[in-house]
Amino acid sequence: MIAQHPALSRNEISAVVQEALRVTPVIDMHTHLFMPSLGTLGLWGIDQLLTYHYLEAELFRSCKVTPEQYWELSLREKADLIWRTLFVVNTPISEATRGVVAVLDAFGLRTDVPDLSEAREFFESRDLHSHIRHVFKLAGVSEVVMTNDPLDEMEGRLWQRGVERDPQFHSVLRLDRILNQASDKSTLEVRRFLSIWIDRMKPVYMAVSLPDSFQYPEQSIRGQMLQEAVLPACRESRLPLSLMIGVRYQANPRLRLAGDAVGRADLSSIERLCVAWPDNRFLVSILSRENQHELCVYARKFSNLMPFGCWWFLNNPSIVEEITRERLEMLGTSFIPQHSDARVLEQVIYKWRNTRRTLAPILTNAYQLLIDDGGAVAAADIERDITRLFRTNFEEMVNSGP
Ligand code: HDL
Ligand code: ZN
Repeated sequence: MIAQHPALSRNEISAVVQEALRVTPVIDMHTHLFMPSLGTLGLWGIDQLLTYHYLEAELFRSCKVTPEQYWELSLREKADLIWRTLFVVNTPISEATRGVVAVLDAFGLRTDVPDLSEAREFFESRDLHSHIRHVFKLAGVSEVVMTNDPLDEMEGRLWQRGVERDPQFHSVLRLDRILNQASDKSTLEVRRFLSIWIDRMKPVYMAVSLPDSFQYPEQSIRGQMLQEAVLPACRESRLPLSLMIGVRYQANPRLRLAGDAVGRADLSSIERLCVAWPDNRFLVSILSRENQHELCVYARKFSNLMPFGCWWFLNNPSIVEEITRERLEMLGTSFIPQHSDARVLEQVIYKWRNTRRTLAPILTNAYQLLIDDGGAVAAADIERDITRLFRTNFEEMVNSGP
């Protein structure tokens, strides 16, 4: 804050914050996007945007079709039904529906149309490689981090055959299936599996999603694999471990991917992990709103814990505001404010527009309070802070490698 540059007046802050947010490209550190060489695993275009599981969950609240009847439809029939139900017969004012409107608008497509013919014609005309670069530019995203599952039939085969890497897509070794299916494997076999895939994928971190009931330590196969295979492997390979905790899996199995819900977790497990593994680094995102304040407290206790994102059911402006304000108040700029969790390429356009729109007044208020209390803030300070939030905190987490 030692202002080597001219200090800003209180009413200059807002414009400087908005411009710094606009021009600072973000590293989107958790998505379900895939680099082009992973083929059809990568979802994009209007039919995929509309059949996003967030929208499928909203569909069943506003139309008579049962989930069983819906699953029988083709992709296009599903998209047409969702468009008609949530965008024509009803107003698209939920976060996920408004997001699709924002994507269409970003490409100059009409948003008040009765059907998807114009949008389909546009997306069908796009070349994927140039479309990806265009989408990332529109979204202000420089790189995305994928979610890569070696035990996924198609993805595992592609990686074993050898895939062309793309500098805008970083890989992550996702452990859910390994940890949940390791019953017939020894920890030694899992250790070996991990080192083979670390070598093959060159991941920037390892990741696992965990239920609200997760405990560490826990007397279970998962607990044993975490303790004897994953955590030692992370320490030796200097890879952070991303823990995403709080899912109540398949609360309604009829909705399939849209069937998961949320539960409050016992974060004392995070405390025991950080104490027991001081040389390991933990990226942590918790799904329940009720856990967010204590996550900030734990981040104050353990510098090897990096809170990240407003995950899934939290990624709504009203909750993002609450979480981000308490993080700034308790952690300064030492956290990662957001990830998109995008499953369909073009979602990064609305998810990052919304994040920047929500962050602007929060950061403006923080700097204005500093000025009110006698501090001095220059534009360079704001640019550095937003770079730290959008980039440096993540880079330092993953680059503290060997
Ligand atoms: O486990 C995860 O990475 C979650 O993000 C799930 O993929 C979830 O279905 C999701 O898409 N949340 O946004
Ligand atoms: Zn995810």
